[in-house]
Amino acid sequence: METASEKESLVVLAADLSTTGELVRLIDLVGPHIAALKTHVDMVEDFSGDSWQEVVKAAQSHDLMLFEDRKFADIGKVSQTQMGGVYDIRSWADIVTAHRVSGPDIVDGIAAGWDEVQRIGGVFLLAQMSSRGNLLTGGYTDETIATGAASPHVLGYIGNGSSPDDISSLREKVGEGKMIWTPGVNLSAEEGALGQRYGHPSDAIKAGSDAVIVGSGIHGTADPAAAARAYAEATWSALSGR
Ligand code: 5BU
Repeated sequence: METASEKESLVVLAADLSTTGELVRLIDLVGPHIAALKTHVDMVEDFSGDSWQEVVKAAQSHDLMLFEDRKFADIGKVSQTQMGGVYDIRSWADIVTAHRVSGPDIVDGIAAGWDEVQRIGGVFLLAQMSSRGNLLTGGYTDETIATGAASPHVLGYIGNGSSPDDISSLREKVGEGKMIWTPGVNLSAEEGALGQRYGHPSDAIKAGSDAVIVGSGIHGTADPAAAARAYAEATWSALSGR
């Protein structure tokens, strides 16, 4: 939130690109207008420990936390192990996502992964999703919120950015003690590919989202810096209004 306030931006970039070179270029272009960097490290074709350090350095040079959208879902012990492995997420990610589906212990498993390298990070639990037909509703969402409320490792929840009603109902249940970050946001598109749904960033923030997660609305445009600035302005003025 300090970074967000300095840059006047509630935009988390979903940097869904397949090479580290493209990632570094994008980060340098849009870095001044975004508050955090979300990655999918397992979609990077030229991944190596060294090449990934370039991405980490680029993010740090723009004061961006690294948010690996790993969507952990296995039992606690296996999730702990998966924080290491080839990608060694525990060593560079400040934030990760996790599903609640396997039980509440997944959160402690992830925290134990960071512990192994003497780091501390935050978990975002998926309380809702933006894609159509997802199963994260009703009692499942409530259990997810209860798990998060009971854990100091849980920084917040992922909410459905395509629906202001979903966001405000989530905010009502979560209260003010945890964050809500919302993907499924675009300034112009109404529907994304393969079941993705979109809402307007201003509506998401007004409904109670703390940050919007934007991918193709930024990296898929001819001028990513201008797009990132437009999303930053939309979110910051919506927050001022709220
Ligand atoms: P888009 O290009 O803005 O549609 O990308 C959205 C990003 O947010 C992408 O990296 C997804 O993995 C991520 N996402 C999502 O779209 N919907 C969800 O419910 C969750 C994550 Br959780």
